[in-house]
Amino acid sequence: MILVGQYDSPYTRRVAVSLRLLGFDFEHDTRSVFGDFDSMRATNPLGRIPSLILDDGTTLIDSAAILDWLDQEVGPERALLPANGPARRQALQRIALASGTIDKVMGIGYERLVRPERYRWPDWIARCRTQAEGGLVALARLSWPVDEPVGQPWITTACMMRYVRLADGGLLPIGRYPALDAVSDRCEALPAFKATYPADYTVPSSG
Ligand SMILES: N[C@@H](CCC(=O)N[C@@H](CS)C(=O)NCC(=O)O)C(=O)O
Repeated sequence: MILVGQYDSPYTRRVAVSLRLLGFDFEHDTRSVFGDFDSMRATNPLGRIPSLILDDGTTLIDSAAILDWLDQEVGPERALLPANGPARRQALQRIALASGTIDKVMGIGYERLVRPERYRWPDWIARCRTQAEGGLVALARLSWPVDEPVGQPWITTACMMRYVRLADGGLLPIGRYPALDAVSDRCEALPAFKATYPADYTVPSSG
């Protein structure tokens, strides 16, 4: 199978980490959503990442749908998301906070980096930052037991943190949320995270 998307995308990275943790072999297609837009639209009509191209040629889009497929493939014992009950509800709540934070920080990025300067709206950026901070504060108040397996809430939260630190570091200085630093430290120490580190974070061109 082929994972399409670069690891500076936290959504792509969470799929890459999950593939590795679950022991799937995959190739990596590093086309850019901005630089290779037309080609990317041929893979995903929305022109977004990640996509996962299966061995039978089927293309899955959207990280949540891809992760759901991975969990189905490995079965409930190894799945990264609990199958049901309060554990699933709590996991989905953490994932929703982390992915919502990603979306708000990504919104700031598009506003600053893609939209021409004369059209930028500082009030909108301030609103997105307030929303992202809301997500971080709420996540930091939750319980992150170190004896809990590294499942999808941990993976998505750690990928969110790395992304926020690269995209808008002032939102998440080390030490502001010690509980979240512990989540990031635990995850980033794992080989699956080290192998997917978004080393060359490149901002989209504003041209
Ligand atoms: N809900 C989608 C969000 C994917 C997403 O926002 N991808 C970004 C990169 S992280 C993207 O492709 N942006 C380019 C665009 O939307 O034009 C998912 O989870 O896969």
